[in-house]
Amino acid sequence: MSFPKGFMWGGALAANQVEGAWNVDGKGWSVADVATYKPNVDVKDYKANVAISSARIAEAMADKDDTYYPKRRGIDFYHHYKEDLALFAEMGFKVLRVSIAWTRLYPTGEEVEPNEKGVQFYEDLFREMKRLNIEPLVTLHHYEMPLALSLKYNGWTDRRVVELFVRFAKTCFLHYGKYVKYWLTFNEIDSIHRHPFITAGIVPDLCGEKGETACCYQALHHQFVAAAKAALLCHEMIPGAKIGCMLTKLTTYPYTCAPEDVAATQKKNLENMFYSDVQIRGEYPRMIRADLEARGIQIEMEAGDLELLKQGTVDFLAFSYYNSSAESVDPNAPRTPGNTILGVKNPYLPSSEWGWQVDPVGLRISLIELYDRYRIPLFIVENGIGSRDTVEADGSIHDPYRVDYFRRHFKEMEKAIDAGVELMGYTSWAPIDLVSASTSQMSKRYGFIYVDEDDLGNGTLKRTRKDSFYWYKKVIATNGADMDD
Ligand code: BGP
Repeated sequence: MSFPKGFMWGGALAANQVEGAWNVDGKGWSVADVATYKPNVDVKDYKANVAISSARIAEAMADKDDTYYPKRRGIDFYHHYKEDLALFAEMGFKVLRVSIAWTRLYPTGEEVEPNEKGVQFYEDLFREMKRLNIEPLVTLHHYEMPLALSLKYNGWTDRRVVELFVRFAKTCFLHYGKYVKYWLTFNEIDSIHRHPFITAGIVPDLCGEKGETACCYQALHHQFVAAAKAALLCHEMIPGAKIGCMLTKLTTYPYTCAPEDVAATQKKNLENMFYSDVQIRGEYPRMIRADLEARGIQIEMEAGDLELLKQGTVDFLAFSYYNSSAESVDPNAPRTPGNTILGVKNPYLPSSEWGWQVDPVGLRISLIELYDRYRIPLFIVENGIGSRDTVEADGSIHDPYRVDYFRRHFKEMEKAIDAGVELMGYTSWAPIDLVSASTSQMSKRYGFIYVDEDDLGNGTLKRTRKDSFYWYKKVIATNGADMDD
């Protein structure tokens, strides 16, 4: 068997990692605009790379230069989008996942009317995608909430942010509903516990007595409510539209077959699916409720919230998959980073330079597990490997390691489809080099297209096709039948 007819091949981006133009045409500060590139910090030290405080934010806001704030400049997609879309079309993309920067439409998040220039930018973008026959898949919230809401309300911990987000979502559905049929609410909603500021605008030192963990659960509940409201609105305002939730799929294996390791692993895997449980099944799982109670964490809910969660469920499950991890109750088991997780190192798997363990079979396991659990269509909306690329004297870029990574993952996707999994599509992270979410590096490259820009923003921004560009083009043209070099 092969990939189903109409399988949506493409790539995925996030506004804050590509657009740049951070203070252009009325855009407001977003949480991404204070993310710092830290050249002296170990790229594997995830916590240090995403660390934030009120003092740090004030310092960043006083500094208008973008040298150490790469997300302010991205790859200048804002001014290069036509050229970039043409390259994606050349590869044969059926779909492109992008996000809408909340701060382009509502600079502080609290304006009553949207910023016209921001509205226009995405209108132009979606119109161009349609012209090129590239279906937009749009994330409403991808690590770029208004900084003003973070400072005033400590981000999503405050209930008032829900309605502000709903206003933003409504504007998006109203203006772009004619172009966009596929929507996602919150990118990697589970990541709130790994980087509360990036995901939910939570500044740890503003959490007070309540503490960071309780703030995160409260904010998460508000995001669930907002997601449910957005799902209902989307269905109401755009007939035929499909809206999905988005999860970081963190498949975990027991380090040994000792029952204690297996039990700890089971807990981790169930915790990872708590977020999709809420958005697909429409309720908090019993295990999570019991766990929160045992930890003395109380989530404040309003009357009607639980009914809302039941009603505002999603049509499909989108997820990112980069690596797997292992779990052990032994505190001395060797640890490794990997997509922000400090898991136990799996001795059977190689790691990237950033410590992310490469595991194509884990993708098949994840697909089967998720489909078996939820029985709704799946969409892989992020998958890829960050690597350093070398530009040869003649300007070419040979990246067999990238082709190898993708090919091995595609083969496992094929096996999962053969096993009965309903997979709507696949968007690679990322089709073009962009700024890393965790380390703010440009040198952690993901693309089929090279962008001439270094970590400090030096370079011409010239786009160059890597070898993998031609390979992916062939894969798409043959709908996955030809994955050879
Ligand atoms: C996911 C995020 C993306 C992306 C990716 C790779 O968690 O949704 O925004 O950046 O990870 O991570 P990084 O950029 O840190 O290498």
